[in-house]
Amino acid sequence: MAYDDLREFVRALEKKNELKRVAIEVNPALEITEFADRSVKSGGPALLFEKPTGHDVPVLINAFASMRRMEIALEVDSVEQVARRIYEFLEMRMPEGIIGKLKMLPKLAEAGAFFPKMVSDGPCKEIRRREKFSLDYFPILKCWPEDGGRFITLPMVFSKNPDTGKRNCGCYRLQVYDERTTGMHWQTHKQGAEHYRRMRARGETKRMEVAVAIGADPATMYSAILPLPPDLDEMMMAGFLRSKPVEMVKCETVDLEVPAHAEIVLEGYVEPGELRREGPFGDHTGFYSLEDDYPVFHVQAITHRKNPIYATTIVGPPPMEDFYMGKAIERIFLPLMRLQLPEVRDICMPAEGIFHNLLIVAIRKSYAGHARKVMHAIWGLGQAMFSKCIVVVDEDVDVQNLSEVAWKALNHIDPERDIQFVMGPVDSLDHSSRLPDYGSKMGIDATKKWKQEGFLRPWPGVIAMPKEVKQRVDELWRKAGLK
Ligand SMILES: Cc1cc2nc3c(=O)[nH]c(=O)nc-3n(C[C@H](O)[C@H](O)[C@H](O)COP(=O)(O)O)c2cc1C
Ligand SMILES: [Mn+2]
Repeated sequence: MAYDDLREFVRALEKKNELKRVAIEVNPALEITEFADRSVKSGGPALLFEKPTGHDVPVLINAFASMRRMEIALEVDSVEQVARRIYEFLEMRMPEGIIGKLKMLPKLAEAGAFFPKMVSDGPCKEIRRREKFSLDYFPILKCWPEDGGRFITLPMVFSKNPDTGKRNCGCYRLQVYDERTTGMHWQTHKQGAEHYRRMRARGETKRMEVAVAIGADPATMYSAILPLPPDLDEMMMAGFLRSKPVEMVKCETVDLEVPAHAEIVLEGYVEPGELRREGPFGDHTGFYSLEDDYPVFHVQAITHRKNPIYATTIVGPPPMEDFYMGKAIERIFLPLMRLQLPEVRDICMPAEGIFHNLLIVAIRKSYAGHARKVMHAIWGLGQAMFSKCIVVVDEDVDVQNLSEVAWKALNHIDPERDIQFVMGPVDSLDHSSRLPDYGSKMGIDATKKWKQEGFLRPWPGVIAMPKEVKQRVDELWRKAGLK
């Protein structure tokens, strides 16, 4: 049964002993971060701060901060189940014969059930404020000591493509400048930024309408961070994830829709051309990201539920909550990647690599240069373009076992021959690239080298003892008095 809203998710976490209510007063400036950081690093629960200093609105943090919580959020026993559902769904695309087509009908009916559903009113409008309102009402965190201010860190930012009218929802942080203005940190490669650019390219002088929802059912919240193709509606994806349409309601002052069960909605606009200094911010990388100029979000109305819950997260030295959200993406998107690259067996993006700094991929190698083909394909695949270092190994390597990867990959490379550098777009958060958003990437071909690749020496096999000897020694071991 799909969660209707954030509250139901909170109750589910609590019932499964995955959430701790904190009844004492804790300051949203730095102190909540320190609680959340300690909790995620020690395998602790999600936290619901009931008395953030100076506020009546409780703060929810770390609700997605473990694989178990990701499973509860997506209502599965393992996130691989989501991957399997997507795979089955995509597989149905090419049914053969009449039987195949008949089999497809229930799937199609299921597909229809994912589309968001418009409703005329919703709990997110229980309280409507157009005049007397302030962002200060919400316990917005100052996450880290050198942060440029307080940041809304887990928003669902809605905008429309001015050319196609299609909706996008992305999670882009908002730095609070004052009671009614924030930064709009959509990075240049993201869809919100694309909508903004297109508006400007069309010479639009009117304001770009934006709506921000904070806190909703977990599948809807999660869909905002998914690296979906442009113009694929995140709300449809959320409907798929929860197997129930997301109910959407029209905003009060802008021509956009938001999840009807959201806890908090900020409505407003971005003025074309208006930029303001944003940052610094203690970021996903574990370092402060540099200040930069970003558009400004003017809030013109706020609606929220009665007794809203403010959902947030912190990012910083890994692993943090974002690692678990990212790990689930790795698992869920593998079948999608394999649709285009069936030779891919598995991928791993370790916590230390902050998603895209390190992508290890195991392939079934079939031809000379295959590893390099896979690198280039990944660099051409949506947000995987940010992969700073791609290590390609043969399928006998368990990419989830970093010790095995390091051992085998380091043995298998002749660095000058097997490392390839390319130039291209890099993540906006990369502080080492020579220019913002543009720099080099590295691919390491750590597969076994073939004759067809000009490698003429013999390639040694890995050392392993035959099974019979192992079994015999199992017996002898005890006889020898060893444990
Ligand atoms: C906690 C968290 C915070 C994020 N903050 C930002 C951000 O400030 N700016 C940004 O461009 N992407 C941010 N992201 C990543 C985007 O949400 C992600 O790339 C998403 O796929 C973008 O969606 P889009 O392709 O619809 O633009 C954040 C992700 C997470 C998990
Ligand atoms: Mn999108």
